[in-house]
Amino acid sequence: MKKIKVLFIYPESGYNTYNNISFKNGRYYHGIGILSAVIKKMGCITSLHHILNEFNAEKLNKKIIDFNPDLICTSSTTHMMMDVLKIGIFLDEYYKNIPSIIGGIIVSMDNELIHNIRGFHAAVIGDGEIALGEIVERMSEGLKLNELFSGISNIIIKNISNASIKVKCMDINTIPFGDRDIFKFENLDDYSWFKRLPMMSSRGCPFNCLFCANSVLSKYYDKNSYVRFRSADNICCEIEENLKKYPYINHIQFQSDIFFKDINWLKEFKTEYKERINLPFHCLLRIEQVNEEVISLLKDSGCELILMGVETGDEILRKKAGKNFKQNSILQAFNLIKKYNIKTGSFNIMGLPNETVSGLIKLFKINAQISPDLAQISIYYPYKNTPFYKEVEKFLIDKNQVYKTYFEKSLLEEKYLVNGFYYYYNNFLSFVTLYKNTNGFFKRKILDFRVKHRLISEGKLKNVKNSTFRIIF
Ligand code: B12
Ligand code: SF4
Repeated sequence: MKKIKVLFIYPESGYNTYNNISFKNGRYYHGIGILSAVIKKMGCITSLHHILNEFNAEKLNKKIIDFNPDLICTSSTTHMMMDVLKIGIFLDEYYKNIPSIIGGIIVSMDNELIHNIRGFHAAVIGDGEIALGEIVERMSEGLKLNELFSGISNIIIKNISNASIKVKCMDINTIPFGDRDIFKFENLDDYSWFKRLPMMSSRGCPFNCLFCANSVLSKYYDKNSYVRFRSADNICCEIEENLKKYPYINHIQFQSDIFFKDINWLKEFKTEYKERINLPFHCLLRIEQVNEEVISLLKDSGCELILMGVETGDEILRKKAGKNFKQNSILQAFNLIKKYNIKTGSFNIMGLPNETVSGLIKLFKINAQISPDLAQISIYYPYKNTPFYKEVEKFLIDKNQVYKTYFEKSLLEEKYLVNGFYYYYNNFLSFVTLYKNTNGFFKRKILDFRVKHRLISEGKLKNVKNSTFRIIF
């Protein structure tokens, strides 16, 4: 049987370029790592075109000429859209006859998109392992472009409507471990800079926040199948395999949306991980999950950083967003984690629909009180098909325009944003520090900033540079 050559394209550029991040070698992405591992096992030859800066047609062209792929697979989030459009146009103009598919959250959240952009013959919604496996099998049997996709689950074919797509769900304990070689992991920032191993312990999230991708994805799957956790043994095997290959790894970064769901899983993880890996690790939790038993188990397992979404300072808005916890619970959760000498990080969002200045002040205040080791603030991006999108649709600047990325600008009309929005955004951490240092006085200061901002917004938003930023303070 013919060995199929598959070229993956990963336009990671958006995150690096717009965040002014100086790490230049990119990060490992599990989606492509896993898909590459799956089809390599089937005998395919795979290669990656990892776009780190601006999309460059010549470079892609050279890669295609050198590698001569039978199939091109692009993977993307919504924030890589600008490059995806360029890739699509390029493929459509010069390589129309090479089957080309796109997958990842960009199409999973918007299954109409494939019909509106050029260059991709089909889109994969949700888990991609089975679909891609079937496509390469058909290719190795000699099937032609027009016979490659029909009848395969999780696939939407361009220009063929599929309103009620069914999504097949993987047993994530049976998937091969991600192919880090395809990324040349030893060169990536993850390894060469941070000395970390990025890992996923699960898929899906048991919560259902109304601004989050999970609120859309979960709908494709059976109620009980969407949220899946890998066994502790399976996780440890993958880590062990990588520790042998990459000896400088000094911590594990669990990137899963939510690190655990079931306390028994956590107990089992602790025993297995401690015995077999025993390296510090980072993970994400939700505020409601924090209690003495959980944090003590995490501490015993080696956890050294816990990141959690505070999201907004406004309790009512937070509840509307699907996070029904109080300011007090946030404080208690962060304090408890600190008591165990574990570092903390907060995720925050600005520009949620109906946010107010007083909500923002509360956001600074709560961050000042919890005093996290790491804070990230992002501009709210209305992802299509989320419940929150429906709320803000009427406030969008231009529904048809795809903006570069949300890192630069909110998609909502300025008049619907909190007065001083960009100013606050850029000064998030200084506000937090200011609040810490001045207590009540800060309130007066922030009002001054508002006045100042009016001047800025009258034509000089240019001096707004940074976007999402992370600073240790
Ligand atoms: C790790 C991660 C990151 C890392 C990125 C590492 C990297 N190299 O890219 C970091 C921390 C840098 C990051 C940054 C951001 N992230 Co992030 N991130 C994730 C996370 C937690 C895991 C991604 C992952 O590896 N998943 C595991 C793989 C196996 O699953 P998968 O991606 O779904 O892939 C499967 C299918 O989609 C499909 N598939 C994917 N591609 C393809 C291609 C083909 C051809 C086929 C056939 C199939 C296929 O098959 C795969 C295997 O089944 C996801 C949440 C999640 N659970 O997925 C959020 C997520 C992708 N991030 C999100 C967000 C919002 C961000 C930020 C905007 C955060 C911020 N405020 O700065 C930035 C934006 C970065 C960008 N340019 O897009 C959102 C994206 C929403 C959207 N619509 O785009 C997500 C979905 C989180 C969420 N719950 O909302 N992120
Ligand atoms: S807890 Fe986090 S990952 Fe889960 S649905 Fe809410 S925002 Fe998304």
